[in-house]
Amino acid sequence: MERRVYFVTTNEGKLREARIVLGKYGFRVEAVNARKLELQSESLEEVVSFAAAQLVGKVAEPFVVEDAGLFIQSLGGFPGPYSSYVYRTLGVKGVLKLLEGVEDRRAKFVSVSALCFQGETRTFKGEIEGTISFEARGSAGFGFDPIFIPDGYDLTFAEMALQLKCEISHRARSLSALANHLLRVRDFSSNFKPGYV
Ligand code: ITT
Repeated sequence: MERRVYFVTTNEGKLREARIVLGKYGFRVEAVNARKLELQSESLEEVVSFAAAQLVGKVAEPFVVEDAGLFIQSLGGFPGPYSSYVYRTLGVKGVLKLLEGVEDRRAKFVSVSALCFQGETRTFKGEIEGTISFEARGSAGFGFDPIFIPDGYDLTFAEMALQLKCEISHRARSLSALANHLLRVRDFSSNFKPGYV
């Protein structure tokens, strides 16, 4: 039985994590390096559903598109859906600067994964709560990992083994829900298409 899913991203870090998480469910992840169209919206669900809709018919199925963001409580949820842009512009240092002198360090990572399969798109959400550290620590992972400390740990995501991040992260949660759904609905016996149709 061939369990293959196509994962659309330009982000190598996400791809590595998707391979680890979905691999636990027996899925082989094929990377599709297609640019997704990013809608400007407050809602990750809307962003990811729009991106997925643009790819239907262009990418082999079942395919997955994922969108994630860091929501910092004292900044009213900023950067949230704009995390990718803020990472490229302000970066980790810029976000630490915004929080200089700020006591409330609460933040959460949110991931929404969309699954497109047989004319249907479903979204799955995963979240992890934590705090923003006072300085960048660690070199694993990507993006804002060096400044995010998940609740219950003293380490930032970037100081953890990737395997541990992939057990607890927002992305692990959304992709695990997606995998469980796909295993329920999918007969994997005829899944032999290449990355693009
Ligand atoms: P694709 O759209 O091509 O998948 P991207 O990097 O643009 O890649 P997003 O739009 O989901 O992905 O951007 C979310 C940004 O939020 C990402 O660039 C990181 O800076 C940050 N981010 C998301 N998940 C993260 C994680 O697990 N660890 C650290 N930073 C993360």
